[in-house]
Amino acid sequence: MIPHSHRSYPTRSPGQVRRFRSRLLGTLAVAGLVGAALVAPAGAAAAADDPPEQIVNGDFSDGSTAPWWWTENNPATVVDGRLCADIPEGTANPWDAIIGQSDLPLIAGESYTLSYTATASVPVTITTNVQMAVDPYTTELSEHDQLTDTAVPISHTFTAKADNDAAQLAFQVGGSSHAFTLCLDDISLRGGAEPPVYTPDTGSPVRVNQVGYLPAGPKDGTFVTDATDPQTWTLNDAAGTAVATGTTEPGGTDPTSGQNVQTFDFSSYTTAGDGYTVTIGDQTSEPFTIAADVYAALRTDSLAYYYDQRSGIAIDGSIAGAAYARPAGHLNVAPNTGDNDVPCQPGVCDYTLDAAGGWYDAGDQGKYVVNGGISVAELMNAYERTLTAQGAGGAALGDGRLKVPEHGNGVPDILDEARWELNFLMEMQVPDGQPLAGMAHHKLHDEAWTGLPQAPDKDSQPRLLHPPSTAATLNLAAAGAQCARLFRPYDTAFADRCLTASQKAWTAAEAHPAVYADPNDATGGGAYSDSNVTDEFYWAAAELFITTGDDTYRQAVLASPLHGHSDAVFPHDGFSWGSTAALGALDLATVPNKLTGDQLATVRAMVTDAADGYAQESQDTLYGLPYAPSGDHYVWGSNSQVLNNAVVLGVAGDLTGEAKYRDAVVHALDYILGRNPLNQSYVTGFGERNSHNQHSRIWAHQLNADLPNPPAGTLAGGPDNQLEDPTAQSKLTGCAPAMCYIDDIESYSTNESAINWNAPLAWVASYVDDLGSNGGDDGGSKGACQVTYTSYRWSGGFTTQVTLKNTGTAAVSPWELAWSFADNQKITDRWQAEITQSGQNVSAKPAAWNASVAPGASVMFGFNGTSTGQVGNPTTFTMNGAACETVT
Ligand code: 9MR
Repeated sequence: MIPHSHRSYPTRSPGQVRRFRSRLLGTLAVAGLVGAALVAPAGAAAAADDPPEQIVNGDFSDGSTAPWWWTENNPATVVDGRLCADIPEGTANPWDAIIGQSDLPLIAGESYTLSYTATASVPVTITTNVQMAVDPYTTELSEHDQLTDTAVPISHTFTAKADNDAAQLAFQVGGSSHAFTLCLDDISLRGGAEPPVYTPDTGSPVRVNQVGYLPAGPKDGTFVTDATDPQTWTLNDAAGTAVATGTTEPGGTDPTSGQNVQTFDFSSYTTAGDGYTVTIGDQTSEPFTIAADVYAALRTDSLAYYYDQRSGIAIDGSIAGAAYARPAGHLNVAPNTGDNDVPCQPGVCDYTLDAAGGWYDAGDQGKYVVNGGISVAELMNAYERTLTAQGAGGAALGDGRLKVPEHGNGVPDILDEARWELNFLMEMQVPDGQPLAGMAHHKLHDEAWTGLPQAPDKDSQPRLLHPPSTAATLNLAAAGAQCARLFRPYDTAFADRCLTASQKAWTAAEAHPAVYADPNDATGGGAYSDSNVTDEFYWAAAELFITTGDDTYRQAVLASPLHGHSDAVFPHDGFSWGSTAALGALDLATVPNKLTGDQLATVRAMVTDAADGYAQESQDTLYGLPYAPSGDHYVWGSNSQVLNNAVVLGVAGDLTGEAKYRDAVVHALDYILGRNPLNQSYVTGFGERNSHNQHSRIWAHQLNADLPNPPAGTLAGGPDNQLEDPTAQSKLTGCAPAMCYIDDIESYSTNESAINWNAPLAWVASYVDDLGSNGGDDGGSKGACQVTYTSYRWSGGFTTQVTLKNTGTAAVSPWELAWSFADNQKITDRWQAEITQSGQNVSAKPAAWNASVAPGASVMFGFNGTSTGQVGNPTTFTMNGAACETVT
């Protein structure tokens, strides 16, 4: 299933209104190329001649509280379509407890009518102000309204005395000697002029990848122009000297933006340097770099996001950067109530779980097994690729290389990061002896939504386990199986624990194949509901089969209704948390396993068929992106769909070596980093015009200047033309699909970050960094052959894949590869080569069809066997008697 488009993912607004006054209007109402019409967003249905509505989300009809805010002592939630809050007793002043809305434009001399309904559980008098949002808080309206437990419409009319582009409505409800529950509804402020139309500032019409290009890679851009005839482009170096020139190619109207565009290609220029720009006419692009290592920082920083999202551990400023240091969150230290002794929602279970650790999902601090699974799998895939793909560099992901605290433990850092989440996934498994034992709880999160900002260690909401689901259980089965094979060389006990959890989960899922999460269970956290788990079954079966070779799992793969159907396994709009079969297929296609040659060919054909489609889209679309969603429907998190398509393309590139796939991966990254209709780099800290106000309770700089922006390497969700939050509704109505995005902390449906979105960014950044720097290859002299030997071990056995590359200048035919085992490994079955073993000496010879290896080409073969104890890989290989270089 493709991601759902629930409209019930509410969030919270800032508590400290005076300090956190938003500066939105000042920064956003900037002239640009494409505008968006704005409609009156709130309140009762408007008659045609009603004065304009200034309030956003005054009727709380979609369950969201944004952009309302409140003071910390009276958090508000939507209850039965009204905004309700418990107001404490004993505060001194009316303004000691407030619910309000900011950014209301007022025009001097215009008449305004404020209306609303309210109830209070004990009779109170509140102060209702429309006022300046900053000192001296001069009021335009200040009334005392009496509330009882019966909702009565209240209305006040006033004439604004001064212009104010960002006034505030403040219901001051403090100063009561009794605690009470306040509920507000149908809040409307009509009058003045239509609120300013939000027009995105799209900057230069010359659109490039604002980070840069690989010297040997494709270098493409897009030019927004009314011109329909070719234009001359000029590439300038940092000194402004023209170094290359050429002609644009008219492309016509881009349907995703409505822009008339032309494309340009400067791939033939390959000299490294910083500060390049492209000029067309009198328009100049943002600057960019050309360098082999231009993506090295993106690889590292996109992965650093996970350390910053860790729950249950203090974030160390010396690793994350001083601004990101924070105490551990959700460890049962007051005011936290979790996560190491978490009860279930009422009626769900009568035990508690220690589910501390893991990553916070996104801008919220929920932890979801569905979504945790795909996220950790894609991180593990970024690593596992380095074991199987030519030119993929494990070094950059290795011990001591990433921003994690586990340096020096001998384990690749990317696996250390994955382990933080894998532990959490296993903690969510229903214990033995309990109903549904072996299944995984779907999720754990706050009972009610918290406001923004919200430091994790200060979250006082009760944390609750939600019911187990089949989807979550299969996420655990799949990720656990992958964990088992990847951790085997480093920590057998952990690998065993992963495999046990995985197999137990698989058995439980088979016993309970249709237990679905409630799509309406979205208070305090997202639903992540998924009522089609065929894809999760496929993914889990594939991972378990790769790791164990067990025929049960092979049969489950082969019997799946998805198997062999590229369109079903790789949805046109991209795989996702709700559509995970692709993860299984990608691993079956690349990781050594016991599928027969025909079966393997079927899987690889699914990958290349899907990749052919995405590559074609990349060639056809005028911004080069391999994502052309049905009906131009850009979904919530569309950037991750673009990147997941790039992952499929990347694997196809690994399997075939074909440039069209690799180029499309690069083009996907070009789109993410600025070659797009908004001229927006969607990654914090990368590119001149980067997203940096992503929806986050931790990095809420836009709301509180004392807090940081998201860390470098944080991906924004990206355009979503369903307009699924009040800010998007108020600012983006009428937007073209690829332009339905705003870098505003309140726009959670276009501008959140999430663990399942940064994961394909990290995968793709690693891939493209490998393309540039050849996986950390030092470029030193090589023999005529190179051997990549990858072995997965478990107690008693192993699976090995060998890639033999001809690094010489002549074809080799036939080849014979020889080596010696250091111990008592015994080969029992093999594929894609004839292998004979005599004692410790092994010889591999080709079948007829793979006897010839062209210069630069590779052959792959593999085998399974038995062994006792831990064994070391052979390190010395000879091809036809001559020594090969060994890649470890
Ligand atoms: O990524 C999810 C997207 O596919 C859904 O349409 C959306 C609404 O249900 O939810 C997204 O996931 C959010 C989750 O529910 C809660 N944490 C933040 C996630 C990203 O916005």
